[in-house]
Amino acid sequence: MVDAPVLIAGGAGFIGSNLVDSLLAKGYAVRILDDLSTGKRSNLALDNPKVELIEGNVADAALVKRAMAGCSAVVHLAAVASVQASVDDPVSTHQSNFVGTLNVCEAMREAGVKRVVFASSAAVYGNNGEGESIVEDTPKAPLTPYASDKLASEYYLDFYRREHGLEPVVFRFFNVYGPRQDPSSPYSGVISIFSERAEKGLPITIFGDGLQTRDFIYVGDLVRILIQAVEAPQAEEGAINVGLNQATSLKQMLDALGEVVGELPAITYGPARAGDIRHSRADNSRLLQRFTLGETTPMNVGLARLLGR
Ligand code: NAD
Ligand code: UD2
Repeated sequence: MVDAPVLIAGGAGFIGSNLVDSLLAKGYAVRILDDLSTGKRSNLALDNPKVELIEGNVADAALVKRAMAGCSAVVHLAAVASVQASVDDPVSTHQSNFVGTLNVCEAMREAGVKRVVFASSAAVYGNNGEGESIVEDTPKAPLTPYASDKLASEYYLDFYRREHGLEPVVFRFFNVYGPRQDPSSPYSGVISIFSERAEKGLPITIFGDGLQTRDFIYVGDLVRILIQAVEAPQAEEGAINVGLNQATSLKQMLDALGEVVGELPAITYGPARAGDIRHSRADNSRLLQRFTLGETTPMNVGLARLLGR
């Protein structure tokens, strides 16, 4: 195994720290650049000599350059992942969510690092493709600063690919869930909120009728794809949806959660969220052509792991 570390920007967070664990298990060394705004030290095995944490901001160009030196590849996950935060404070989230990407690109160009795996989002489609399995060339309709920064990041990564030989692999994640997802905000992932409340016996509120559907993917299944992208011999043009092409309603998800916890707490219904997407589902043909998804984690198994059962 090569000793040059893989740089994981945002590696102390939910997806990043799950990725770090799997990379370590495969013998990789990792360098994590994270400002610990939502990420946590406790998500990382910092006593492992193959783990290095640089605490700092991807918006700091000089720091990103220092972090990049000597790395073999980059997985860029650092971002303010809360869409609502980007709506409330577009200026400061732009620093993390867009300027951070630009800094990663520049630092790679300077250091001669080629491969970058980037976490974009289904948010770039806005409401387009709703009700269908969304294909990647669906017209983009970013509705928030978060989505606009992700889409702009994709375009800049493509510019550096064409102009400077970077090898980006751009993924548009749909709804990811699993251990270490932070349930603390009302805008946290619905599974993290419902699981925590089910475990504590607190009432659960469904916004709308509970028949809205999402394409949920377990973080372990996503991490297998991310590692393949780090290792892939070549990067190709264009973004790739990451989802299972499976529609699960909130009610179905709650049934699976009920199986895991035994008894669900009281469920109440509130008004649907303004602008909520009714059905969101990934056409994952491109993903399946290029990567091996393998056996995916059924929701009841993923929920059991999330709850440590
Ligand atoms: P997360 O908040 O747990 O992880 C983000 C990490 O980035 C955190 O550790 C945070 O401290 C760090 N970070 C934030 N701003 C930073 C900055 N300016 N400099 C350095 N570090 C910074 O969220 P997550 O769910 O693990 O998301 C990882 C990535 O995947 C994000 O880019 C997010 O936009 C994207 N994504 C996630 C989902 C999902 O369902 N979880 C869906 C689509 C896209
Ligand atoms: C996801 C992303 C969001 C953005 C969006 C783009 C997450 C956490 N959110 O939003 O960042 O990219 O996709 O389309 O990945 N709900 C309840 N009760 C609750 C919380 C949520 O009923 O307590 C509902 C919510 O109204 C929605 C569904 O659960 O219908 C999923 O909500 P979510 O916030 O987990 O994810 P989503 O797809 O709306």
